[in-house]
Amino acid sequence: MKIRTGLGALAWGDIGEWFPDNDPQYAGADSSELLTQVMQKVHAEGYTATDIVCRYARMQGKHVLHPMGWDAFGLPAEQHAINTGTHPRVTTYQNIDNFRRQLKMLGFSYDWSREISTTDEDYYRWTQWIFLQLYDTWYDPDFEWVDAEGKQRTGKGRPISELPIPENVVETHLLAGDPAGDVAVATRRYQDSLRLAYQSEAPVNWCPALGTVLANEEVTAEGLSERGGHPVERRALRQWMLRITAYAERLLTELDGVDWPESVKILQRNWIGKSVGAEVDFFVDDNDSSNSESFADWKAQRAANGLPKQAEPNVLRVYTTRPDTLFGATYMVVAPEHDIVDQITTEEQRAAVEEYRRKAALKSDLDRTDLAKEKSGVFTGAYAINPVNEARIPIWIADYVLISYGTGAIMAVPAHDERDLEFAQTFDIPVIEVVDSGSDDVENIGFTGAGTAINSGKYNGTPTDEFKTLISEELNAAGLGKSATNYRLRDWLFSRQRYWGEPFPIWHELDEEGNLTGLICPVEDNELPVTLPEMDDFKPKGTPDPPLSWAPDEWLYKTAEDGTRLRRETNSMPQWAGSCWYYLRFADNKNGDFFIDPEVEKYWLPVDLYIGGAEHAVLHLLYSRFWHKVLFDRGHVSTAEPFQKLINQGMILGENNEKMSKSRGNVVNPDDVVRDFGADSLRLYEMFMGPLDQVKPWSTKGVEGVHRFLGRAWRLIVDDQVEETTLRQEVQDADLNEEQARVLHRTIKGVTEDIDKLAFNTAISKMMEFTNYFTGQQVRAKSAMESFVLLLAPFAPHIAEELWQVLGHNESLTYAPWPEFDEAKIVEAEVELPVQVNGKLRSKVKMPVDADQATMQQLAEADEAIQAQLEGKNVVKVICVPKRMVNFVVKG
Ligand code: ANZ
Repeated sequence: MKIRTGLGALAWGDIGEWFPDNDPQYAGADSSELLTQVMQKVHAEGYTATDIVCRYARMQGKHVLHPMGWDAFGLPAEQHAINTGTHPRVTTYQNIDNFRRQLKMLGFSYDWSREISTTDEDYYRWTQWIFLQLYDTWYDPDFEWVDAEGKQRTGKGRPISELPIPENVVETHLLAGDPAGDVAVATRRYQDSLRLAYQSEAPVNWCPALGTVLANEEVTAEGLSERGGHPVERRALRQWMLRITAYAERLLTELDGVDWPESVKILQRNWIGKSVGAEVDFFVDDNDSSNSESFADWKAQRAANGLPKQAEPNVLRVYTTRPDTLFGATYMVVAPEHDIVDQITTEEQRAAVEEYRRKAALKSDLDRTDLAKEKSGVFTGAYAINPVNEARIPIWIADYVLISYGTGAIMAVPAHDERDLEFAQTFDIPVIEVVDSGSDDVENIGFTGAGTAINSGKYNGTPTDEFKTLISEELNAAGLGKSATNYRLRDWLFSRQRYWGEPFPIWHELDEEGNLTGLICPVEDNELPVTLPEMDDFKPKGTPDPPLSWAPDEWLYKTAEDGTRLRRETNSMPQWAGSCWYYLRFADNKNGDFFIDPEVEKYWLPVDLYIGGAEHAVLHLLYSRFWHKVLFDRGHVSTAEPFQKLINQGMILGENNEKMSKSRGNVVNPDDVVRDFGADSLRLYEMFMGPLDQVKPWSTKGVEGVHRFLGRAWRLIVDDQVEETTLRQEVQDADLNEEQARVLHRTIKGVTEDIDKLAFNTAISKMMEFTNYFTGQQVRAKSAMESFVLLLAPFAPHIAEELWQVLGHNESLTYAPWPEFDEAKIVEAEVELPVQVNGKLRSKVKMPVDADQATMQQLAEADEAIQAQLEGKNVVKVICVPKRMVNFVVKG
């Protein structure tokens, strides 16, 4: 029987990250030094671990997919090219060669026939094709379907051709400039607004130093670029976005089924940030004296008709996680960008409001929501009416409320929300406590936990959780609100203004003046790939114009069959694009007709074991799960999750426990280690340092230690006194005695179980014990030596192959069967147990391990030393603890 392990895509060389870039840590380093550093710091350890698992699996007769490839597009490669004047293609392939050499030097058993690079045209052709799949898909939250396990599911990505077009599509989607009443154009615009890949003109993270926009995931909490630490600004630019938010719930719940470190799951869950609360509608008082009447009318209408999908123009819809605090709302805040602001702002307040809006536009979301920052805001002059108690409360604009979250508007409850309290104190707004903390030690004001309602009319005394449910239901019945869910996750900004990336397979339609009409057409599948044009000058000009915008005209323009002038999209895809799906291509990298053959996909996927760094938790690992789910919904892959089991290897620190870096001068070069100690020593040491997932400091003494062990293992079998490599005379065709058999089978069992647990360090200790024991044996059964060499092979393949030959084998041990152990031989037949008299050790007596208490007593009494001790004494009691000891309690 063939056993499938599908150890696909275990290791992945992010070659794009190895160039000296703007990161000060790498300043001045040449690329080969960087290769060395990255290899040593993060990769060699993970690569060795997966290689051990793969070699072990092969020896167990499993079918193994163990590939290697290069994620080689990206900023660092381009930056390096700009600095040195060499084309990124040239340096990328040079670096790949160097990295491949180092990997081969370390004896990793990759299937090199499956090698891929994300920069190869026949690879990125399919990256572009998958992008077009995203473009061709919309997410239907109500679609019902049954999954492979027979479970009823709701929500699925569906072909855009199945999107129902509303009858009034012209009215709702007719944009300025379209020929009046053109249903076809309006339909296209409507479809474009719902695709998983869409264009948006929104404020984005623009990094002037890197000359590109960045995804939220690439900006640090301090508002700097993840790469290089450069300031990031807000700017409104037309960008491609991927609608990852449509998959938020599935990205969250489907995490439950994968075997990943809890820490990574927590990072993803927090990043997705699901929050459950309620939406509540507040009637805006338009300063008309008859307002109380119109409020009453509105309420009556709502009670009759229920909650509308969208609030009326004079109604402010807020999102709150604490509907139980409604009675404590003393003001409202809308985001400065909110549509309602223009309409509600009074003449007296207009100038101040406009000035404030201008300033807020320049700040990043992180800046705006920072708790430590002083609260700022401006009163709009308008008031809202609280639906539960009809209190008239002022509406402010303030930048701590984000337009991109919830409804972009809040009811503020200063008594029970930190930011609101600070704001209320700054602007002298009343604070009404509505939750009793239930403890004399905890003030109600400032209490953000759950308690019981106070100052809340008929609801007084209701516990927080009960109140939340109750009020949501009551608001819903009155047509004034409903329970609602929000996610922190934002759509993925998917375009970059750089040369060294995948071109988008997209054309823009131009009007007669050569301006964009806003309508786009995808490149036909059979015209893929859209290759990067040859360009010598791709240095960013400090403006958001992408380098491809000055590509040759033959590349940039074309006339469609109907005569429409078309211009190519000139942004490029971000570095993450290629690595979103590489694990699929490894399984079928030569397929010219499809990105992966469905049968091949079913055979190999999902990836059984993926070892990688924790730094990818909310980047690569979230992005590729999203792409995979879209491909799954469109029927191109057979599972909803790409990576079944994930392990994070711990980083290796410098000798002095600091991060390895050139400036600290503590970088270990694998080339040097291999020259001085050999590849097997490096591999073995990487695994012996400690548990795989822990951060560990490098120690050259440690390498010497495992090197000495390999020497002992060699001399265990080989006669080192003679020139020729021959077996030493202790190694004979002999049977093992009981003790030797026990040591051998214990070692086989221990190493096997340790590899299964990925506990490589303890597996190595067990092989060390074995070596020590058999070095003391005058007769070393050849069969035991063979088993030992097979156990050693996944860890130290080079020396193991040589020893295998010395033991008389002409063929490689790669596919030799993994040794089996016999549990019965491990059980010790006899043990030597201490025998005490009145608690004092008087003798040691050999006994069968399974001796019962009576036998133990008999054997102890038969011992000469014990007989002497017991003579003439009165035995009061005999205590026999099986496998442990015997104690005689005597008197007289
Ligand atoms: C009233 C309230 C009372 C709130 C209270 C909290 C405590 P999470 O859990 O992160 O979803 N909020 C809603 N939309 C916002 C936006 N666009 N920008 C900034 N803040 C926003 O947080 C939801 C809470 O954050 C909401 O609940 C709202 O404040 C605020 F005692 O409403 B709360």
